[in-house]
Amino acid sequence: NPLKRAAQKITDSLRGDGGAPEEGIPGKPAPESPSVAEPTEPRDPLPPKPDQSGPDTVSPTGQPTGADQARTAQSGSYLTTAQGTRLHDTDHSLKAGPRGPVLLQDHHLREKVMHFDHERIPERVVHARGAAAHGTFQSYGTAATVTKAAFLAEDEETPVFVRFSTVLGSRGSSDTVRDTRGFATKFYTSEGVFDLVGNNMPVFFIQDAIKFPDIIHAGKPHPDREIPQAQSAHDTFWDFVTLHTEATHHTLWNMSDRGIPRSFRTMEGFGVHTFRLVNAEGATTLVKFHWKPQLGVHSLVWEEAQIINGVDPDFHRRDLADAIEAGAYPQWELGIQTFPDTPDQMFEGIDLLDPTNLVPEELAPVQPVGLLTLDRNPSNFFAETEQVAFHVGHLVPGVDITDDPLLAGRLFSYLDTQITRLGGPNFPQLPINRPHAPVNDMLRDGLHQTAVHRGVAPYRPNSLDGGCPFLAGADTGAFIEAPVRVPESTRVREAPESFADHFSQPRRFWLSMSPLEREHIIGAYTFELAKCYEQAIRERALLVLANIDPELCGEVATGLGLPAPAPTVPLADVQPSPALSQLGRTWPTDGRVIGIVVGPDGDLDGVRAVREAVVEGGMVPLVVAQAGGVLGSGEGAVTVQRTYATARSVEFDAVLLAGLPGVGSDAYGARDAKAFPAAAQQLTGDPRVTLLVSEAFRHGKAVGAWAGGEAVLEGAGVPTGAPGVVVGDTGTAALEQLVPLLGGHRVWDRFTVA
Ligand code: HDE
Repeated sequence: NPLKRAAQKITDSLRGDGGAPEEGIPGKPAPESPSVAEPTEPRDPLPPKPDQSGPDTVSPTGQPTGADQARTAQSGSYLTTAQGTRLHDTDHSLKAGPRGPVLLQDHHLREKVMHFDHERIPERVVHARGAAAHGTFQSYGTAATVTKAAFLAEDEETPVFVRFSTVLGSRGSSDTVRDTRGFATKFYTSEGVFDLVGNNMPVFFIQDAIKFPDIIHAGKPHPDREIPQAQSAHDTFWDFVTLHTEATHHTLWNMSDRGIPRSFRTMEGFGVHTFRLVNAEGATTLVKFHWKPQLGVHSLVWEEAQIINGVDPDFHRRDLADAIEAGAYPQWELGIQTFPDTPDQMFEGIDLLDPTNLVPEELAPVQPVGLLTLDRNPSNFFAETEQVAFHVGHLVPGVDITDDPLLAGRLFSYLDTQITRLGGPNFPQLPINRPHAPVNDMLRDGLHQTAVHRGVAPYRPNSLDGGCPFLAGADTGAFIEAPVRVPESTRVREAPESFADHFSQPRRFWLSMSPLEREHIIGAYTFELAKCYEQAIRERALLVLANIDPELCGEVATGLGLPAPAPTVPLADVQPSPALSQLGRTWPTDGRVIGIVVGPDGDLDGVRAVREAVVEGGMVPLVVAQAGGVLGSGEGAVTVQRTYATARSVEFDAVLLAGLPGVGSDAYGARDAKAFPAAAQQLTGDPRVTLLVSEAFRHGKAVGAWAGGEAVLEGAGVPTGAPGVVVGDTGTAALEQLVPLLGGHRVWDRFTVA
């Protein structure tokens, strides 16, 4: 065949020494008797041609693109059209006379409104509301024995972008709803992008991806009226999770304090599925990924969460951005639980392929492998937080998947969804999604193509572009799927038998909770089920709870005014896992917010001293006064950050009161006097301050007073002898008593649980 001979000639000439790559690609079996050896791995590799080095960052006309795009989009000091033509007016349409009709020839009006009309893109079908930050991941190297992934090697620093999210709500919904939170991390590693797309709960509602549309349709607002927004407290959600009992464990986590985190900074993260690590020798280990927040795991209390949804729907987003701006960089340790990669993929009787299961840390300790620090806020929400595209299939050598059927569906879904959301297949070229490793793919064209690819041969094998790009082998950083044995079987639509246990893991979680946490769980179930309209759903939910624990079922039944049913399966004999409880530990107080409420005659010197001490302690002071501006004058002036009108207790982790007008005082301004019935003021002082104090007290927050602040405590019905209520001779003396209380997150002793 003359064509074949010609091709062979070209191939030989490219190889230079005329020798075929006999040894083949390391880690890859050599092709069987190739008629034409592919010119991909010469002994002395040809350098890629300059025009083969992947998408350029310079436009064909020499202008910078990509990372420098901000410069091309926003340079020069004049307002221009998108084509760079300077404008003299952007406030008036072109008209036939000042009162005449607007002219169709107004190309600036047309361009401005056309672009505006298309500013919105479809929001994510789930996890639509989120907030994100840039940072770095510093690897300890402790995972190097189990994985060859470069980003987990010793002392490796990798840039990251992390997006936190709620699941059910739309983009404009509130932050502190009861829901699971997303915790998605993009590692821009030297070997390509690795995405760890996790949640703040270690288990999931379903065991098979084919049920994902069902659980999401059930959780989203009802299709007829599109209510309720961002809530699980409605009939369709409870209808599904009570019929589909594999959802029981995740639902229990949602009803626990984990469903209402205090902050993204105080959430754990979990990879949920079992992944497979591969080390340099090719040995595999099964793992579960964990993120452990350095500030501890803390939650809101339910009433607080509900109030925040009204007074500050951006609470979590603001908290993350403010902390980073203030230099209080949130940190998490990445940890792994490791399990032997046995053929049955079970550990201590727990099926590792079932994503409704967790493995207690007492059975498999979480071993720290690196530290994540978030230290930079995005500069443009849309370009970064909205356009970032995560995918569980973004893997690097050393990290591989398992046969968890939920993971399999995700491997398909994430790529697919970006095509609709980001308008085509070229979303990896968006600045936030670009790998930091060199890219040299053979993907071409498509909507929103911004790369100017060169060369003529985006196919393999080729001889025209120098046979480039080359294929890598195991020793040159290729991702090679772990050679896992696939069980020999028959095609079925079935789950393994081990997936049928839906209650022992929820029972373990329930037994691991402290009495107060159980109380919160009972409250959450009672609230959510009471919001359902259908009696049958409530009754079915009680049947599910009976299989977790009779006390849980009984208390919720009492709250709903229904009889408690008996369990339908024997209660599982499981040991608690103390690591699952959030209480009983002490954490650093960094970044904790202390409200310093000061009255017109407040002790300003004291306030100044407290402020300084709070800042020195790495916490955040917020001064609250009757009106904005500054208190006092000259060097000693104190800036007011919140007024009685803009402050609400939910913003503070603790409250200190100084020099406030108390019962019956007439020290309020005329405007405030008008805002509330006189009787309310006479009784309690400013109703907004007493509300603030009584809420803080009710929500278990440390409360302190000095210099006359005690009078307000009294007016708000807060007994000075109650746990976590402190009074000092000076502000700093009160603060000193307050800070240790913050280490426990809340004053739990204030709550009595039988
Ligand atoms: Fe997702 N999920 N998911 N998910 N998921 C998406 O991808 C999906 C699941 C998670 O901040 C979507 O880009 C299926 C588990 C996070 O951008 C979509 C299944 C876990 C985020 C999708 C799951 C997650 C998403 C929507 C069942 C925890 C937000 C937009 C098989 C381990 C990422 C998008 C961000 C987003 C599909 C289950 C976490 C539709 C089919 C389990 C944190 O592709």
